[in-house]
Amino acid sequence: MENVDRSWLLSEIVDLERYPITDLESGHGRELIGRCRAEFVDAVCCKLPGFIRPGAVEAVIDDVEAREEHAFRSSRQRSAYGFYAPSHDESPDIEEGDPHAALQWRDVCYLAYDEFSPGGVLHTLYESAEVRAFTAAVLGLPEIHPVADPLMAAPVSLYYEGCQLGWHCDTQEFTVTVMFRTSEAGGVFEYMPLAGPGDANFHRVPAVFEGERTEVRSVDIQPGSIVLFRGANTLHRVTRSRGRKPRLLSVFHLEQQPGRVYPEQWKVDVFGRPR
Ligand SMILES: O=C(O)CCC(=O)C(=O)O
Ligand SMILES: [Fe+2]
Repeated sequence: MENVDRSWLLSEIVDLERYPITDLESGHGRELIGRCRAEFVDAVCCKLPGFIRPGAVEAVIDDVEAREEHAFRSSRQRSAYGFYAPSHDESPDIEEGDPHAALQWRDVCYLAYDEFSPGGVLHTLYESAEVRAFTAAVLGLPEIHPVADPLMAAPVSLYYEGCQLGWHCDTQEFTVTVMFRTSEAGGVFEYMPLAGPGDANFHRVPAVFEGERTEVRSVDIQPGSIVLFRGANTLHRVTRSRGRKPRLLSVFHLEQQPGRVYPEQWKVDVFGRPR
């Protein structure tokens, strides 16, 4: 395990030749932001293939495999909007029995952020001010902040054979995912934009639960890619995963305000422990 516990530089992790995020004021930097921003505005989702160098992807896989027995299987049903709360203190007014409230399965294993070592790839990437500045620029925000939660900051999800993440919207407004290993089959990220209460596609949501595909988009995400999307009002899911090795992906939780800490019950549900 040569990668365990070594300290990584951002330049060893991010392909800075292709994605000059340490030099956003340069011509290439501006061009990159312009291109990503246009894709994000058009599709509410922007994919950056090959953002993470192959050696760094491998190192995360090694790190995950060294801790795999700590992964907690979070298996439960919830409403797609059960945690929908852009301001974190409100849920939309969707009554029980409303077809929008139909329960969806989440059956995924998780390793908390604090399982990983401070100088490793995951922490170096999540805590990088350059990555945050770039992310904020693509999302059109003045700044974006890490959360203050040692477990939820950037957990790694493991989708073993049969795992899936049902249709849902996120509780953070914007979501960044980092792909380390895909499923052999299935494990596909799918989404429908504008699906929050009051949005143009909200009325289509119950039909999507029943299999309607007209507005649903699939994203082909290869290892080393990052994806930025509008999590709060984009209905999204990961289809059932197939294969001997788990799909490995990290969700980077970033917020417009610093200091977010998740409720203990939430972490018990996701990691099997409150802290
Ligand atoms: O695994 C993915 O591609 C998406 C994950 C996701 O939507 C979530 O964890 O909320
Ligand atoms: Fe999500």
